[in-house]
Amino acid sequence: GAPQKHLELGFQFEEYIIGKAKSVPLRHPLTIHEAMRYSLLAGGKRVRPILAIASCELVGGNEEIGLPIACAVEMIHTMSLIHDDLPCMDNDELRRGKPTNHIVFGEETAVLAGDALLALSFEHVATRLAKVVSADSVVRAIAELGAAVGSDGLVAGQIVDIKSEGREVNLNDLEHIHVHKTGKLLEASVVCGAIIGGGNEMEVERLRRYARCVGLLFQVVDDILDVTRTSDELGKTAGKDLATDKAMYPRLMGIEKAKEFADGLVTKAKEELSYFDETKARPLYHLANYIAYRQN
Ligand code: GRG
Repeated sequence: GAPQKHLELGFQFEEYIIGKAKSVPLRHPLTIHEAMRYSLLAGGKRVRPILAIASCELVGGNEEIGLPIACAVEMIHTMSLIHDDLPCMDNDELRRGKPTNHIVFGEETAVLAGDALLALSFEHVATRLAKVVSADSVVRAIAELGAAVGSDGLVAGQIVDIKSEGREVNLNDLEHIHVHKTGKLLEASVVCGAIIGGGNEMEVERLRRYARCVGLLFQVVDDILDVTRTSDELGKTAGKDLATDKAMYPRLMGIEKAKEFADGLVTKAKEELSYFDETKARPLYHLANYIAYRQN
């Protein structure tokens, strides 16, 4: 079934990076390549690569042409996590259950490993896909990725987030932060998968709308999990305050309304898929469910 397919895709993705594609081989200068591989191969749910491949396949592409996009979006995601964890940003010591990149390799190397992964993501798409799909598709995908990363994408979300620290955040600000920090790259994963897979304009736009719902859903569910996890940790102590940067949706709209909002988003995401062949759309349908009902 579809969930099994996701596991397979996740596995093949790791295989692709370490194995046949050798996208980040250990070579001179060793330290930087070790640092890049350390974070890229540190685990994680691989939601973005799986979305990219599923979207590519839905519109008629295959896994082989989807994998370079999958790899690129995970490289971008990983670099954003490395930079987010730096002392000048969130100053975190643990990520994916392991010491963060700068704790292991030092701050200078961590900054450079992030930069190198970002550059490599674009190089990877251009070189791996140039002879496989049309140049027009490659250029469109690269433009999409660039927009998702830059000052209208991840960077926009991060700067607004940083600048709103210690201030009261309303639902509009919160949505801006999430749409940019989380939504844009999820959207680019799905849209680039569809472009490379040969989707027509209408298919790409429907998948973009699906991805927007899923992107927001991802964050709302994350916030709900913050509440449930915290109350589990506290032995279900009701009314205990959460850290100010956590669980924003439940905090601003209440847990029940946040759950209703999440239900609405998953329904809307699935509606966008109803245009496609039901069997072919099943992986993306199940991915929306996975994101809505995940436990971590
Ligand atoms: C992109 C140039 C550039 C710089 C980075 C630091 C920064 C700017 C942006 C921060 C982006 C950030 C940390 C967003 C949070 C996104 C998010 C939801 C992370 C968690 O994703 P999961 O749950 O993580 O998919 P795993 O570990 O499962 O991959």
